[in-house]
Amino acid sequence: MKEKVDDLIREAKETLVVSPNSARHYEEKKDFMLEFVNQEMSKRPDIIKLLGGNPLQMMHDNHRNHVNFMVNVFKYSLFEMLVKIVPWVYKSYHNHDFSYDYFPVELNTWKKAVKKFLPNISASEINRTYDWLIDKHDVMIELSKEQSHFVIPLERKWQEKKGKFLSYLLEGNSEAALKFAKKLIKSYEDIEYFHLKIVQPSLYDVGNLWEAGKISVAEEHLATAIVGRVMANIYKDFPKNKKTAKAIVTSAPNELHELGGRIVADFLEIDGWDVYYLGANVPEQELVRLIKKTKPKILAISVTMPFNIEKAEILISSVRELKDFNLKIIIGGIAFNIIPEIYKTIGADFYAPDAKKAVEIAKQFKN
Ligand code: B12
Repeated sequence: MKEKVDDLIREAKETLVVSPNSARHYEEKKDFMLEFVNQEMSKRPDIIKLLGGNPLQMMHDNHRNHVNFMVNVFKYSLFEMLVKIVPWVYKSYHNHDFSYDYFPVELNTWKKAVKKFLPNISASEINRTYDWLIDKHDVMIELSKEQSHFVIPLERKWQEKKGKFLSYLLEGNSEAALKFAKKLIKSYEDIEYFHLKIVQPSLYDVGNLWEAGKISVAEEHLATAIVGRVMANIYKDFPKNKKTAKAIVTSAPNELHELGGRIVADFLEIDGWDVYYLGANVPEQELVRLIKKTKPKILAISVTMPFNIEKAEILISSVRELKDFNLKIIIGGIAFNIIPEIYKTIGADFYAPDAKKAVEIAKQFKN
């Protein structure tokens, strides 16, 4: 199966070329196209069947995510990401009762929208990608039946512990989750293991259960909230030594996932940084103002959803306009774990795959 994916990536990279001009036209017209696609799809007589009885809102959300994702694909030529993400889209929506037939219908409607709103040359360039996806429909179905790719391989000794913690998250049992963490954590080193070997893999499993249609978005929130409570409790025992070097840790604008950044923030703080942890979805200009005021040495940005890569780039270029002090920008999160190389394209100085590596990079700028 891996060979099949590699072949597809190669083929996509060779055949799908989109010029910056066409990518810009696509982005400029995205809201018009989105409205058009929503309207066209909603009035189809077979729409209830295609959506497997789901509300139209779920399709609208998918279309919004789609157009924002494709903006990033075209702008940064993320065709490898496209090949990796489309099977996931098929899988997660099909597991939530969407018919496989929905996808070619949807893609053909995007083609129509592109033709309607974009100049001819741009439309034919962009639609080559849509034609390619439609042509690969059967392969995408096949790939979507593979195991989820959001899995952290764990040594056996952690598997059982992770399983236990996960069960507390799914039961909604904050008390047991906290008791478990307290029993396990005896030193700062244990905090690192707890987060990387138990919390992060448990949350990846939570996501895979959502993807498989076995738990709801509300249960994802519940799991996050329990982890937040546990982390807050552990935080009160962090070292209180004098901290000087400042770091700001934030999720990208529009990004709702916050725990990856929070773990990075906690690890930096244990390492002696004075950390401003901002959480999810921070408006770009507000963040720039805070950076100007606090003058940190490090800005760490977390991006989970690929459609927020562009938001991170916009943020980085605004921050780069503040020329009067030296700031290093580190980026990470699931979107970059899929294709790490693009951190350079969007103007970051460094990328790290996890919180431990983030601290190793930051260390060199502490003094
Ligand atoms: C909880 C959760 C949510 C919550 C978030 C609540 C909150 N307050 O944070 C809610 C319900 C809001 C949510 C929403 C959505 N989610 Co969600 N979510 C998750 C889940 C289960 C856990 C996220 C998490 O905390 N992970 C644990 C952290 C610790 O891991 P991490 O982020 O990878 O962080 C580590 C590294 O990446 C790195 N790192 C992270 N940031 C940074 C930053 C720097 C600078 C550095 C150096 C390193 C670094 O270090 C961290 C620690 O080692 C994930 C599953 C998963 N695999 O993560 C899905 C997941 C991310 N969500 C997903 C999806 C699809 C969505 C939704 C579209 C639909 C939905 N499920 O509701 C929306 C989109 C929202 C939006 N518009 O942004 C998908 C994304 C798939 C994809 N194609 O990319 C996932 C992977 C689930 C899945 N398997 O399908 N989600």
